Amino acid sequence: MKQTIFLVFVVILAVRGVFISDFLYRNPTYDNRATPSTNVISILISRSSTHCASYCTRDDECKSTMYNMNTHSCQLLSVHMDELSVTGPQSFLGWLYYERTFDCSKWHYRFGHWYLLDSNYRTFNDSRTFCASLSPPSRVIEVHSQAENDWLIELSSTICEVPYEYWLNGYDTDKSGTFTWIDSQTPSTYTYWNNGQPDDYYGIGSEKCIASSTGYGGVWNDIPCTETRPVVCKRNS
Ligand SMILES: [Ca+2]
Repeated sequence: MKQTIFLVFVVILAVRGVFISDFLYRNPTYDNRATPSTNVISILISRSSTHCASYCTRDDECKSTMYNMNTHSCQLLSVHMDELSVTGPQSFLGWLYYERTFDCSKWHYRFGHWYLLDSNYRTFNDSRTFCASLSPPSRVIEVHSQAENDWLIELSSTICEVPYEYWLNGYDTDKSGTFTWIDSQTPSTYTYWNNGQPDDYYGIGSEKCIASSTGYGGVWNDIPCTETRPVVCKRNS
C-alpha cells in the first residue's frame, strides 16, 4: 500500500514537474559536502539530476539539491550551501550539488499560485490591464496572508532586487482599513497597514488604491490610483 501511494506521488510530481519556472545551477564547490539534517527537506530516489531538480522547483522551500549519481538519491535542501551550512564531507562519494537560481523575468510558483514581477511604472488601472494582457492572463496581486506579503518582499527585494511600493488589487474607498479585493470579491481579512494608514492624505476619497512598501518591511499605504508603481501579477494556474 505504501509503495502504491509513493508511486502515485512520484507520478503526480513527474507530471507537475513539466511546469518548471526556474532552474538549477551546477555548482561543484559543494560536491560531496554534508549539511545538517535540519536543512534536508526530503530524500527521494530520482532517475537523474534533472528529475531531482524538478522536485526542487515544485517545492516552495527548496533552495538546492544534492544528487548522487551512484545511488540516484536526491536530497532537497532548504539552504544554499555556504561555509556556515557545511559540516564536512558526506559519508560516501558521488554527490553532485545543484543550486536553484531564480530568474526574475519568469513566473514563480508559491502557495499554489504563480507570480510575475514587472518593474515598469504604471497607474493602477494600467497595471490591471497589463496583468490581464499576459499569457496566461493574470491579475494584480491580492495579498491574503503575512506569508504572502513576505513573499512579495522576497520576490521584489531578494530575487528581483527592486524593492519599492507594489500595487495591491483592492480599493480602500472609505478609509476604514478593510476593503473587498477587486477580482476575487473577497473581504480583506489580512491587512498590514503602516502606522496612521490609510489616511486619505489629500482629502476624502483621494487615496483609493493600495500599495505594499516592500522596501520598508511590506507595510501598506493608501495612495492615489493615478500614481505610477511597479506590479506583481498573480494567477492560479
Ligand atoms: Ca496614505
